[in-house]
Amino acid sequence: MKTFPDGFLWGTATAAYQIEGAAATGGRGPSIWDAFSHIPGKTAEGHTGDVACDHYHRWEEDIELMKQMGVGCYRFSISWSRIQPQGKGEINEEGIAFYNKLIDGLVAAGITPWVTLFHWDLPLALQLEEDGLLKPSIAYRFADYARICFERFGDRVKNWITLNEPWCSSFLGHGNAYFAPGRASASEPYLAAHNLLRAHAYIVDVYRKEFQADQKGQIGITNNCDWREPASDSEGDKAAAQRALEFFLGWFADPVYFGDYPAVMRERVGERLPQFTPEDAKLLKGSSDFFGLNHYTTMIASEPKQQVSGPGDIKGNGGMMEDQQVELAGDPEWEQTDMGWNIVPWGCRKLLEWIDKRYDHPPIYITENGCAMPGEDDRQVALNDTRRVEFLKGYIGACHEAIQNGVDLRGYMCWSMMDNFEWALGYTRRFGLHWVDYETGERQPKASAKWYAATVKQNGF
Ligand code: PNW
Repeated sequence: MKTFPDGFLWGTATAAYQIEGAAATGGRGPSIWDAFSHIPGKTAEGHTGDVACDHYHRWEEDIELMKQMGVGCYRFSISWSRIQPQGKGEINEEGIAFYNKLIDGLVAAGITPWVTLFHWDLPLALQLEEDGLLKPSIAYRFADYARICFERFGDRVKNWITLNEPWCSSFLGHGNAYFAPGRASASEPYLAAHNLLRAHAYIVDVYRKEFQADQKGQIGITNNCDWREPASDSEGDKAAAQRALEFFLGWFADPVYFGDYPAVMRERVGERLPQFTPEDAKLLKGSSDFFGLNHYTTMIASEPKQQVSGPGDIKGNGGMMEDQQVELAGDPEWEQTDMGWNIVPWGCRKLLEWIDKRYDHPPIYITENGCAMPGEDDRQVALNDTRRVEFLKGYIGACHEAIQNGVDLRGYMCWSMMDNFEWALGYTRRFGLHWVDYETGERQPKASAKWYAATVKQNGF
């Protein structure tokens, strides 16, 4: 039996655009994901989040399902354009009312809300009128929106995540055009990232100056990172793996913990990497009360034998891979998920230990981990998802080991509470602990939901 420390937080997670649906209901304005998913060819089978899991209308049932799992917390995100349909100015009271109901329902069910302010769904108006993440002034829009959320929800919400995975908005959104807003550039990812980091800092500044003393909550950022295992003991391969981690996670976590980007990025990205003003650097440094981590997979890193223009080069635009020069590979022995992501639980332990060391023992929450497994379009296969249970045993086991080794890991949130809109892959990948029938909206617990419930109950497995 692997028992977790007393008070360890077990939860599950979702994001607004992936589950809510009701895209044009209740006064919601469009986001860049509405626009992007409606462009033919951008998502699998042309899927969009128009209806998704219809959580906007089925939230009570969803709380009930979480109650049955016994989870301590639920991480969800707020759709900015439901609160401010134009991304600025006027507040949509219907949107506020929706999140009030959801938050009240969670609190009544004894489930602690963990709220992400931004999970990629930038109001479309801000993209069209103000160039989205590319213009420095966007950081002030973020802060204004966040202030509304703190004012309206902060009496009951005590755990805030400013941004989800800015790496994805920056690199997949502006580097290889895989995600909204669909731009391909060698320099824009660094600009988008820079403005997102500034936005994070300004949001936290608003919270700390105007709300934290009264509301007594915590606020932080969630970053995603895979583990990079050196291919050999050679200095070149070890340096390549370290460089890969600094380009992936250090890009976003170093400014938050140290006030600046990793030196290796400065050297290699040169003028395309913006500089923080002294004021911004000061606001950034120490701007997260906890380390939010989303982790899914591992790859082997080596010093390239020839110039790399890997996945960052999907649209022939140069970019990240070209800057970091790391050769990435899998191991044929490793099993993979339906995303083609390698299943390597020890990579999770090593990453947690790397974070613990580099950022001086921060409190860490895994705010996402989970898997899509093949064949789950078939309801019977999905309901008997033994492979997901094996995956969770592996990764949660690795978390347990990290804690034994001294890492201050305080919680684990499984992605996802239910099958949902998997971005560019539409509904063709299923990450849920609950199966969703997209024709009828019906939900049903998979075997993994029952296994997870038992794990939560026993505080281990
Ligand atoms: C994360 N990649 O996204 C997100 O936070 C979730 O919204 C998402 O559903 C989940 O992981 C599963 O994918 C990512 O291609 C999506 O590198 C794609 C990538 C990384 C993260």
